[in-house]
Parts: sequence; structure tokens; C-alpha cells
Amino acid sequence: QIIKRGKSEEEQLETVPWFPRSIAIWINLLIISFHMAMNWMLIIRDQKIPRVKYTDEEIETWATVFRELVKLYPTHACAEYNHIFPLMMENCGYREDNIPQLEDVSNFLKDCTGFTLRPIAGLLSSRDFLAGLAFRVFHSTQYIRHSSRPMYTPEPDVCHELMGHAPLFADPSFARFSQEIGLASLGAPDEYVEKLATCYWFTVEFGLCKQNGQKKAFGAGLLSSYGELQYCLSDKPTVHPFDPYRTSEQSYPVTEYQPIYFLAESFDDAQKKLR
Ligand code: HBI
Ligand code: FE
Repeated sequence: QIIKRGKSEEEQLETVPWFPRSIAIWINLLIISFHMAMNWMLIIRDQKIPRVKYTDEEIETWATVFRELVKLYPTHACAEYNHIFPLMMENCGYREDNIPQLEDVSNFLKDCTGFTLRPIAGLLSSRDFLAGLAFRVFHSTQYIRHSSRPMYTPEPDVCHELMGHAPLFADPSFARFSQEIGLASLGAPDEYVEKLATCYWFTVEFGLCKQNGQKKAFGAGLLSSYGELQYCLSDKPTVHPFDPYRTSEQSYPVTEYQPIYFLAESFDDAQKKLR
């Protein structure tokens, strides 16, 4: 700009009559957009989930879990899971010989439903954990169980998160249901958070759903456990219909197979009932 003191704005602009005002405005907008894009890029860059280089021993543990579970999915997992799982093999590096990176999985989920992963070092309180779901954020561990017991883990690990949880967050209906639990927890008193955590347990972790008159598994604790995935669809456990009033009161063991499961009609129906 050429600024001449003591002249009005119009007179100043007249000093460069060959330069149309509209072009000046467009150039300004371009410069501002460029700055905003650069700032945004810096923010995004800083928020990438660190990539982990897993050891051969860790990859071997993942391989054992992966190999066994994929055998059961076609017959035991719900249709939504079986639809999404091959897409994750194509897009996020789900393979027997590769532990997918949280960053890649998170980006894939973000494109599907807006869900993202956030790395976490261990268990969170129910309140914090559920609050994440309200914002379509799933807190996920990044470490893997010990190689001495590949088919068992007392706490969530990357096998549980990525084989059990992650695929269904790409399903719009399941994503809505999960967010619904999260939203209900915001600002709720402790005893309600406890009830919501129990509903979470019997759905997102250990839920069964009805599909074409058959029971299928959608809970992550089932989809990541070779033993319990077979057990839950056998005639050994008791199965009740999912009903938040009753389900939220049900006590449960945490270190053995569930004696009781709850059966949802669909994710949409479960969301409606929960609401
Ligand atoms: N924390 N990191 C982590 N991962 C979980 O799966 C998890 C949690 N805290 C609580 C929880 N799950 C649920 O069992 C409910 O209490 C919400
Ligand atoms: Fe879990």
C-alpha cells in the first residue's frame, strides 16, 4: 500500500489507479488463508500419535493373537465388524506380521465417523474414560501384553484395543451409540457414572447382538479373546435382553468369562433405550 499522509482513503487509492481494489482484497485473503493453513499444519503436526517400533518378540505375540482370532470372526463377529475388518487390513496395516500404528488407525476412523484415538499409559477412571467418548475420542493403550501368555491380558493392551475396539468405531451406528454413553456421563453424579460404566461393560466390552435370528459378538472383550468369543455364543452363559434399567444394576466378574451377557437388538435400538 502506498500511504500518503493527510489524504482520504479514496485519494490514497487513487494514487495507484492501475491496481483494482478487488484484486488487492483477494491478495489479502490469500495471505490470511496461507497463514491460517500454516498455523493449522503446525498444530496438527504436533498432535501426531508417536509411532512405535515394536520388537520381533512383540510382533510374534500380536501374530499369535491375530492368527487365532481371524479364524473365528466370520462365524462369531457381528456383520458390521466383518464389513470393516478387511478395510482395516487394506488401509491401516492390519496384518499378522504387523502391529498397526495408532496414528494410522486413528486417521482411518476419523475419515469414517470422526472417532479418533488418544494414546494412554494405562487404565483411566470411568468418568474420564467415558468423557472421551462424548467427544468421539477413544483412549487407547499402545503397549502389548507379555509374550509368556499371548492369549491372556489382565489389562487392555494394543491387541485388545485394535482387534477388539477399533474396527467398530468406524461404524456410524456403533459410533453414535458409544458417543451416547459418553454424553450421558458428562456432569453426572458418581452413582450414574457407575451405572453407565456397567452399561458400557455389557455392550462395548461384552455385548452380543441379534442378527438374522442369530447371536453375534460385538463387545471388544469378546472380539479380542479367542476363548471367550467361542464361549459367549455357546449354551453355557445366560443371555438377557439389553435393558439399561436392568443391565446397569448387574454385577460382573473382571478376571473370568462372563456368566451373564446382554443381547442388543441393534446399535440403534441400544442407543434409543440408553437415551
Ligand atoms: N481405561 N485405558 C482404559 N481403557 C479402557 O478400556 C477402560 C479404561 N477405564 C475404564 C473402562 N475402560 C471401562 O471399563 C468403564 O469403566 C468405562
Ligand atoms: Fe476395552
